[in-house]
Amino acid sequence: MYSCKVQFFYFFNRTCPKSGFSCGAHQRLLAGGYGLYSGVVAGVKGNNPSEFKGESRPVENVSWDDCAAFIGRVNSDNPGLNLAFPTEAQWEYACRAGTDTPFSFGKNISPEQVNYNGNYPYNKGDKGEYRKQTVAVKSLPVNRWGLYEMNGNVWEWCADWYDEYPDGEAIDPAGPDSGVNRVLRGGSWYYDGWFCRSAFRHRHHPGNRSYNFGFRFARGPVEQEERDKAKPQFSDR
Ligand SMILES: [Ca+2]
Repeated sequence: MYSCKVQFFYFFNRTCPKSGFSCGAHQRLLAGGYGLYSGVVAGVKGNNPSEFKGESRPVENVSWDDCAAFIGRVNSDNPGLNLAFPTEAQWEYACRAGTDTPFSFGKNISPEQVNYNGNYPYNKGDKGEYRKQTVAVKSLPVNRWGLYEMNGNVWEWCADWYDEYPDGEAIDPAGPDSGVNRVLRGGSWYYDGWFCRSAFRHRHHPGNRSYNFGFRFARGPVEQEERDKAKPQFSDR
């Protein structure tokens, strides 16, 4: 078993009609509740590519291709772990955590909840702190499902190629078969509040790196035994 600080929790076994996404057939766990630690990457790769150093900060300055290679290596060393990028649908589903407001925290956010550029708040909100850097994972409040810093801090690469949404309802969509850019979600420390909305879609070429780009694992499908083990962690939520 891969030993690191990352814990795996949350199941995508509910529907969220407001997002247009329904995630029922593919049960996956979204990793760690937070972006992947720089320390974890350093432990596996032997180096930390992040602009903002510190083991407890999210890893950044990683391309989609870097992340795919990393996932492949961890899976190769740990048969059965089945790590993956979350699909865009899974990401949004987890980010919303049952909400249909612009942010999982409600109609607006403050820098005390989300790490973004507080000089440019969403929808005429109050200005606030602009930290000009990432914050350590788990520094800011969790969403309702125990996930940290989905909105803001670093953009998170998703599995999908980017394209316009198809017409009609989609169930467990995985994006188009090919494309030019990969999806990023969530906004970052550098971006305005508007970009940190749960619904906002960003994309970049899979070879691009930035101190704004990070990722988190998804895991799955998982066995019933593991699902049962994970459930008690959230019985009080
Ligand atoms: Ca994020």
